[in-house]
Amino acid sequence: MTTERTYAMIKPDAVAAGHVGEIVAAIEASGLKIRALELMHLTPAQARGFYRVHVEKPFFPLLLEFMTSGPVVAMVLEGSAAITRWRALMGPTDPSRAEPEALRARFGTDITRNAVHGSDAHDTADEEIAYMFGGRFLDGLV
Ligand code: 3AN
Repeated sequence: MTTERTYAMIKPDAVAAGHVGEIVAAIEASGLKIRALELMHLTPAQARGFYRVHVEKPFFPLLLEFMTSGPVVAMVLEGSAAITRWRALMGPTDPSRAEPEALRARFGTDITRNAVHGSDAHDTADEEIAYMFGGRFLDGLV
């Protein structure tokens, strides 16, 4: 299995509720390596750009309002099969469908306020890392 990078984000609900430490601990316990980490408050323009594939969806205004409601923690994770491993740790989009140990079951509330984000494929991982971090902090990463 080749080493991969993925973009991970702790969303405003989980940051506001004080779950950053538990989520970071779960990442480290899983063996994934944190290669970059930054607390940031997304502007509406940044959030719109990040979720541009969803711009026509009915839930988009709610998603935008939520994602700009407070700070997020943006991360780059690295490891073998990092993309699928991080998505398995998160659980499905809807926390009510997640296994009890999944981060979205533990810390999410509903399908919008679902605590964490993870890239779904190699191309989106590369795009999301570049979008959120650009060249900052990522010596040799992007
Ligand atoms: P995931 O984050 O599980 O990959 P996406 O990429 O389909 O899910 O959706 C991006 C975000 O949009 C989700 N994390 C969630 O916050 C929100 N979202 C997705 N589907 C819905 C929905 N049906 N209703 C409300 N919000 C949604």
